[in-house]
Amino acid sequence: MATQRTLSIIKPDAVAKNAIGEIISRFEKAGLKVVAAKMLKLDDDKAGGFYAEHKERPFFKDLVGFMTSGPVVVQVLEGEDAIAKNRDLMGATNPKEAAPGTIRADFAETIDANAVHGSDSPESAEREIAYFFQDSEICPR
Ligand code: RTP
Ligand code: MG
Repeated sequence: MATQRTLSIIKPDAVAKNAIGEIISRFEKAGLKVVAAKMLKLDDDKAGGFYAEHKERPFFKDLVGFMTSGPVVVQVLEGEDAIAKNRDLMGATNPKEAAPGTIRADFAETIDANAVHGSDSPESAEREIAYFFQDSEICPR
């Protein structure tokens, strides 16, 4: 499996819990490298555009409301099989179904406020990385 990049977001609930460091530490311990990072306060347009694939879903309004409720940390993670590896570290979308030891099992309580986002395919990763970062903001290492 080749080296990949994926977009990770530490969501407002996890930032509010002061868990930024613990979450990034899990990525690093799993062999993923942070090659870009910034803290942002998303507005409705930026959060809605990010989750545009869910625009028609009943939870879309709540999702945008949650993602704009406080600062987030967006980062690009790089490593072997980074997209699947990050999804494994995150655990299931619903924290109640997330495997023990995953980020969502340990830091989240509800499906609406579930601590982290991770790209779900190479196509999403490419789109999502470009949505938040210019090429010049990514630092290969
Ligand atoms: P994410 O995109 O945030 O990494 O989460 P995911 O791939 O695990 O889940 P996805 O299907 O892409 O859904 C995006 C976010 O929408 C909220 N959601 N709520 N109430 C519901 O049935 C429901 N389904 C999804 C979650 O907060 C999820 O992270
Ligand atoms: Mg998703």
